Amino acid sequence: MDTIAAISTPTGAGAIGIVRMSGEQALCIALRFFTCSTIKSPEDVVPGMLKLGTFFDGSVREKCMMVYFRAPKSYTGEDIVEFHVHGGTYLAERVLGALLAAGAKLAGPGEFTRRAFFAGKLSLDEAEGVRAMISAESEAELREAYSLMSGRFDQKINALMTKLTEVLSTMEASLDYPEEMADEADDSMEKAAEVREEMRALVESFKAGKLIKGGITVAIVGKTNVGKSSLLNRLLGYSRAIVSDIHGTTRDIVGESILHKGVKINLQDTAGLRETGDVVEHIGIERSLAAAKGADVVLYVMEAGGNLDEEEWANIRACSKKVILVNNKIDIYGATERGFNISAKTGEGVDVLLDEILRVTVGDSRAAETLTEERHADCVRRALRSLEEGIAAFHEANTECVLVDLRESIDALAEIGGGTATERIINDIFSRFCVGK
Ligand SMILES: Nc1nc2c(ncn2[C@@H]2O[C@H](COP(=O)(O)OP(=O)(O)O)[C@@H](O)[C@H]2O)c(=O)[nH]1
Ligand SMILES: [Mg+2]
Repeated sequence: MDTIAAISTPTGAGAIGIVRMSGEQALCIALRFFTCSTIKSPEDVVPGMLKLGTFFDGSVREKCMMVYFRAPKSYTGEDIVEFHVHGGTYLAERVLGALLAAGAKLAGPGEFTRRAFFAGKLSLDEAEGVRAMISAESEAELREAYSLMSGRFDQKINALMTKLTEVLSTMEASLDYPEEMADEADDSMEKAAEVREEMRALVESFKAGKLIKGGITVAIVGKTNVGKSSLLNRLLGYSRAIVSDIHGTTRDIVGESILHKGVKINLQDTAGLRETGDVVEHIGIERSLAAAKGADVVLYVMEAGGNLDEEEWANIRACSKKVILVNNKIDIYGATERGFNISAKTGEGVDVLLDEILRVTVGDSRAAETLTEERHADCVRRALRSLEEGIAAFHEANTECVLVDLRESIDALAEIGGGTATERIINDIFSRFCVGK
């Protein structure tokens, strides 16, 4: 296989730029440019040790560090050399250019991790965990990504596969000796039913997992002047949206994200709902309703002192996934008996409201394994469907079908770790990585 090279750090000025090379020729190519007093030949290079030396490409000199990881004890399983040069786009590109001129090939997106996968260093879902770690924007996302990358999720899937494989072998045996194996077959179907429950829980966990990954979208809707923009500003901690006592101040959607207890929340402040002759405001109100429809949670805000507009409240409830009734301005009107009581002005009750948003969406997803990747959810859904069909076939005494369904279920699970994943799936996953990873 070719020796590949790429810049692994982001472009732009920074303290350090890392140029990475992987493949059989890595060390040989590196030592054409790198010199240091203790290295006279490739044998002198101690794996895993950073060495300070000089990189010289014939015209430009750079004082930098080099580190060597000897195959198979490296990220890719191949020989890896990294140059840690002074940060700066031109310098790193210059170093990379020298390596390419000496025979290395430019690495494609995710090619290092792809090689690691083919070398058996990590499973496909662990590789996806690496990508998820890189793109994580919240603590909760990081936690789930780490669970993927570190193989905890993989272990869970493997455990399910092991159980199903045991069920499968019992069922295969019972095909030949149906009478003698009747009890064993019953027992193993009970085991299959347990696996089914675990799969159902996993599929269910994707609802929360998806929100953890993309953030919870929260639309703040309600009549004009009830304090929606004030609530947005209070949640953000700065004055983002214009607040005034003039009705119809907000006419467009104002979106910003916050973190609450490590979970990302995407807030959308919207135009207040009212009858209006103003064309632009009217468009704004339509957008408010569309935002309510698209949101994971709607905060329907009203004044604590006002009367609930039953018709509007019913409309909002009908078009939204989840709605929380929020009574604002309790600093003036005092708390009410209905919904949540807050004051956007003083901040009272706002944290409790944020907790409620988490409770009704991600709940306590920390307790169990959570699906966060659409691809994994799809595999588990297919595995579950096949297993359900297998269990049904068993009750119809159709053992042949049971075997086919069980095998399909196991195959669908194996796709998660990459065992039965097609080339297309694998290519698709790595193409979404950055170059140099
Ligand atoms: N006393 C008090 N006034 C508030 C509170 N929230 C908003 N306001 C005031 O209500 C008016 C309308 O607020 P705004 O956030 O623009 O409402 P929106 O039209 O729903 O976005 C402004 O004068 C705010 O200062 C609150 O909790 N207490
Ligand atoms: Mg407003």
